[in-house]
Parts: sequence; structure tokens; C-alpha cells
Amino acid sequence: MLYHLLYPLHTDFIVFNVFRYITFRTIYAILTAFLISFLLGPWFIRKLAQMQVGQYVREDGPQTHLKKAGTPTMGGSLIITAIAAATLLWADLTNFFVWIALLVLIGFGLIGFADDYLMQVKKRSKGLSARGKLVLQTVLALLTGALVVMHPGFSTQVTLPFFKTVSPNLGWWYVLFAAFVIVGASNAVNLTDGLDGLAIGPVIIAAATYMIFAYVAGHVKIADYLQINYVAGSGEIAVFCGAMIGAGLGFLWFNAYPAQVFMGDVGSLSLGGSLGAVAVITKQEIVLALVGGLFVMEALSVIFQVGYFKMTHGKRIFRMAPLHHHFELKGWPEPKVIVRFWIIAIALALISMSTLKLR
Ligand code: 57M
Repeated sequence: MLYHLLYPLHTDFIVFNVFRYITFRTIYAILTAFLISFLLGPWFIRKLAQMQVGQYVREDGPQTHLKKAGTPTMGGSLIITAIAAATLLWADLTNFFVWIALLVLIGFGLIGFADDYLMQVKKRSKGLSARGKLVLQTVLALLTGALVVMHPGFSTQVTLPFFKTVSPNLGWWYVLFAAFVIVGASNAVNLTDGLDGLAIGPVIIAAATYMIFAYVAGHVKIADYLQINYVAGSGEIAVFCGAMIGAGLGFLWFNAYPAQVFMGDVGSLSLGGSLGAVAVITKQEIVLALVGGLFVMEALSVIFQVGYFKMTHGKRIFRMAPLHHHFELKGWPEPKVIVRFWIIAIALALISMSTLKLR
């Protein structure tokens, strides 16, 4: 909005020229989103506590988690508000991809919200059914994929990291592929969200990586120099990613161990879905498995554990899945698991960024 209001003034006051630059607007989107979630955090947490939106903690999990019962959850609503507000303030609102990112953020947020609301406010023990959630996620992700594919000039080729000449063209199958990326990312972040700051840290790291990818993919000269897919208009997604970073940092202030608030499904599903959407828009889809490698590790630990458990009628590979519980049960203190997982996420993000050059 500020771009539309203030940039036109540059003909009279040259200083307003800065609103043209994606880099400038991205920095201020980070700061704006941070301030919104940081400043509104205490009030929001008090409201959640008053509404008794307190976490129920399963008794079959690690015993150290029992003391977390009653921690306010659904903090993701504040993250979404901060991201949406900062994006609306700083992005170019005539940009199609900005609205796609907001659609996924808010749409997946509403699915998570419905689940949390049924569970926390209506005290229905299970919330939405797993199948119901998956159907809603898939429908929304398919719609997103179709909208993107119909956008003039959007390529249905898939970028393979490390291979600059191989990029298979999926045609209309790209819609299915995009939906898989978005739904997969959404659920993988959800599974990771089981220790204080464990999900939001790597979400911030992944958003920072995609902020760079978006800038590069949307810049015709840099994209050409690096020989990556140029996606006209995707540069504005850097502003959205910036808003994710800022909102995430503000939330982490309160979600840091020992957490005063959890993000809930409203946060994990929407943040994961948004990362998936951003990966699709910037045409760095496959590398998301590396950028978000930590989320993939957590999801694979569940798939292998559940598969093995069923095959062997009760035997386990890990002490407990998702993977973070395994290390907790091995006796690692919670902050150690969290920080070590963040370190892995940073290393994976750096390797992912190197794929821009290693091709
Ligand atoms: C959500 N939710 C947390 C909080 C957060 C298929 C199966 C593996 C699914 C999996 C599952 O349900 N995962 C998705 C994980 C929960 O956190 C809430 O959920 C929101 C995210 N959706 O925002 O609102 C608990 O996580 C802890 N937490 C923190 N700090 C945070 O910042 O400490 C969350 C955020 C919170 C709190 O304790 O209550 C969760 O873990 O429930 N299921 C599991 O993860 C279960 N695993 C399991 O059953 N494994 C089995 C195999 C055979 C399937 C096994 O390995 O034996 C575990 N979860 C729990 N207890 N709580 C194990 C049992």
C-alpha cells in the first residue's frame, strides 16, 4: 500500500524513489512484521489465556512435556496477521504472486484455525479429522497450483538443483506437483512443531533462503547470469518472505524455551503451506526438500516409524517419532535438541543457496 501511496510522490520528492526498490521494502516488511508480532504478543497471549485456549498435552509423550499443559496456543493467528499486514503495507499489490502467497497463508491458516478452534475452544478432543484436514489442504493447494499455471508466462518446467540443463516440463501435471509441494511442506512443518521454537526457527531460516531465491528469480539480469528460471514478478515475493522472517522472529521471542505460547495448527499449517507456495512461485520447488531438510527428516522419521511399527506389529526404529522426541527420550535437554536442529537447518540452507552456483 505504501508503495502505491508514496512511490508516485518521487516526481516531486526524489527521496520517495526508495519505495521502488524491493530490497528497501523487504527490509521494512521484516521490521514491520517483527514489531507487530513482538508488540502485540503480550496482549495476544493474555487474550488467549483468558479465552482458555490452553494446550492439552498427551500423556503418552515425553514426560517432560506434561508441565507444558495449559500453555496458550493458536499464536499462529498473530504470525499470520503480522505477515499479512506487513505484506499489504510494503508489497506491490498489483502483483499476482503476492496475492497467491496471501491466499495460501490465510487459506491454510483457516484450516489450521478450524482444527485448533474445535480442539481448544469447543474442547472437541480431536479437532478436524486427519482426512478432513488433508482434503481441505489438497483442494486449496490444487486451486493454487491451477491459478499459478494459468498465469501468463509461468513455466511448468521443474528446476532440478545441481542440473542446469535438465528441467522436465510437466505441463498440466504441474498443478498436481505444486499441490504436493504445498501440502507436503504444510504437514512437515506441522510435525516438526513439537518443541519450543523448533518449527519457527527453521521456518525463519527457510524464509530467508527463499527471500534470496525470490529476489534472484525476479531479477532478469541476475537470473540470466546464474542461468536460473526467470519468473517475472516473483521478486515481490521477497517482501512476503521478509514479512515471514519478521513475524517469525517476533513470535520466537515468546515461543523461545520455555515457551509462553505455541503457534498451533493455525501457525504450522499456514507457514508450511506458504513455504511450499513460495518454492513453487520462485521455481525452486525441488530444492525445498533441502532448504526445509529438517522438516523432511522429521516427516520421514514418522513415515518410517509408522511403517515399521505396522509391519512388525509394534517394533520401533526410533524411541518415538517425530525425530525430536527420539532425542528427548535419549536424555538430551529440550534446548539442546532445538538449537542443534537449528544448526542443521542453517547448514542445509547454506548448501541450498550454493545450488545457485553449483550447477
Ligand atoms: C502435531 N503437536 C504437538 C501445539 C503446536 C502420525 C503422528 C506421528 C502425528 C504426530 C502429530 O500429531 N503431530 C502434529 C504435533 C503438540 O503441539 C501442538 O500442536 C501444534 C502444532 N500442530 O503448535 O499447539 C505438543 O508439542 C509440544 N510443543 C512444544 N513447544 C512448541 O512450541 O513443546 C509444541 C510447540 C504440545 C507440546 O507438548 O502439546 C505434539 O507433539 O502433540 N504425533 C505425534 O507427534 C506423537 N507421536 C507418536 O504418537 N509416535 C508414535 C508413532 C508410532 C506414530 C511412536 O513413535 O511411538 C507424539 N506426540 C505427543 N505425544 N504429544 C507422541 C506422543
